Amino acid sequence: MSGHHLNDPRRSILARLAAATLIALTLGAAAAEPDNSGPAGMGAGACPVTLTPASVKVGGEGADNLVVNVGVAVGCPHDARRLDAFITVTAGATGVGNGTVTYQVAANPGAARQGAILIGGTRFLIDQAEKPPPRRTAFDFDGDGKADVGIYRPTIGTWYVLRSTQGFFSEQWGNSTDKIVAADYDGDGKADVAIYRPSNGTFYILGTSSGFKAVQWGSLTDMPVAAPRR
Ligand SMILES: [Ca+2]
Ligand SMILES: [Ca+2]
Repeated sequence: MSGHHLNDPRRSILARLAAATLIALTLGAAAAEPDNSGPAGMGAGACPVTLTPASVKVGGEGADNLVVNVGVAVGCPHDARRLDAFITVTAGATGVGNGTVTYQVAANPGAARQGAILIGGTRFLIDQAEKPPPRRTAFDFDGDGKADVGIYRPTIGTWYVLRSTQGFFSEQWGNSTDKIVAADYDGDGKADVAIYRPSNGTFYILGTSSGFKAVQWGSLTDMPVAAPRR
């Protein structure tokens, strides 16, 4: 009997479940579908983004894991593309809706510079300071910011220095009663081989860029302030 078939309660429940599932799927698809139209009044295809911060200043040494927040209407897709080689987008190259873009800025080898990332059609400007000055460290004979291993052998008045980047050098400069006073007297970032001779109160300096210099400044019982303690 067909009437019995139509009124089968099991079939009726299955049909209702199938219909409910179809409605849920349809609603889900509608919600997930990107809305590229943007906010009302902005015109078709307009998805303006708001970047926070709007721009940034970075030190000359560069930086990693920098983040810019992207504010955009729900469902709006956006991408991020660097416009300069010293910038790298490390995360968030594409996104939909609000999100973040993570990037890094390489160390600056020269003068101050400006670059940008194009995010959703808006330029995110990055101002980078110039190359930072080298770090100053005592007993750094090659100026790389790292102190170098060195000895002075009083018996023969000779320096033996193992520089961190430029290797070994030796210099006969001084005698057994001189005090070593290595420091950067000519300001080029590299320590200069130098001794103080108590007998005549004179500094004898081998400047890395200014060459030899003798400065009489002291007497027999004075102690040079640049000398290490003994
Ligand atoms: Ca060094
Ligand atoms: Ca120097």
